[in-house]
Amino acid sequence: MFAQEYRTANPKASLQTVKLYNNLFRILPQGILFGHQDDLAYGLGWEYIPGKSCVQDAVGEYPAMYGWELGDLELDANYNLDSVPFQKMKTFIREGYERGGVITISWHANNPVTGKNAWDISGNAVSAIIPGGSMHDKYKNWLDKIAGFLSDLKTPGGEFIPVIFRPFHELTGNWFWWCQNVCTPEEYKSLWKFTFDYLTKIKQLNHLLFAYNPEKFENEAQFLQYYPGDDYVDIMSFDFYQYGDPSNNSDFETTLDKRLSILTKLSKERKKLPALAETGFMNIPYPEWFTKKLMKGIGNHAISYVHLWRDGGLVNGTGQYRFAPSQDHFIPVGRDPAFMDFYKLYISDKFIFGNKVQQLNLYK
Ligand code: BMA
Repeated sequence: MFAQEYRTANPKASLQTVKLYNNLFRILPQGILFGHQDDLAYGLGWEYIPGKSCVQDAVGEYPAMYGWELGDLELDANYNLDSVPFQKMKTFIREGYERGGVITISWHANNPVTGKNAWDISGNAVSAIIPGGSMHDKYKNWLDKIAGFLSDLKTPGGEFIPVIFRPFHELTGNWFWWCQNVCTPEEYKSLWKFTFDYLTKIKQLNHLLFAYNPEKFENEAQFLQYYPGDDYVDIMSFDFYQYGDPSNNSDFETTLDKRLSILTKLSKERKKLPALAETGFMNIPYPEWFTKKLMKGIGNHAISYVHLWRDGGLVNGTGQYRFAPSQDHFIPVGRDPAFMDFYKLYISDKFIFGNKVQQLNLYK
């Protein structure tokens, strides 16, 4: 039996999932896994080119973590809300896993009450879908579809590919129907616990690690206000983006450092894995952002991974950029003024990319 020093929230987690979780703790002193959303699917000026990757285009190595997004799957769509076909996504997930990488999945679910998207905060949606709510059955049906996708994620040998599942993120913001301005802590916790129990007990999915993921918070109490409890969470994380002009202030790195101090203290006390689940500076207009802001803010905090958000790209052969007319991106490529600075991050030895993650054998 594998020595399970760190217990997964799901006591029935598969052996590979337990190994991944414990290995992620073990390698904390070795560096931070570098992740990127939709990395294999598209980038500026390309989409769905076999083997191609935004991070590899930049530095010559794949990322160590691959993020994917399930929004619109609950509507039986063939493409997610960012127009990535779910069938292709499954292939990309298998490829990332085969390269020894870690898979994380988010879910910008549509508003179940209004039928509008995740950013529609009307309708008291959380109270409607939790147990006892008028739309609870509809939510169960949505989870059946999520479970269907997740249960297709298997290795060629038939084992389930472990996934860090990160639903209902940025709850301390005010822009999603599950955010703190439109649901109480009790409602949010009920939604989380129901989701956890339904996926693990009813659907018997044992290859998931659950990531709790607020956005802003200033102290431990705020971080924990919507926390569903140690029995329902494996990873403690938050999202934090750079906005504005950072050249004449130290706001980003100071706040990042402060929040990472809170996060790493709490996660250590509770034996959870700490991570920066989303970050970036759209188009990196401050070319030294990676070293002077991101790395400065991270400092010596031992966190498991840092995940950069998605680059733009062409939408399904239309010749349109995904963020038309802009060419928005978070990973610098080619002649981007921020490229050299990103390369400094790459060679800094603080981060783990695709080659090292393969050697680390996180699933063994
Ligand atoms: C957001 C933006 C959106 C996208 C969503 C889900 O942060 O990138 O354009 O639809 O994530 O991936």
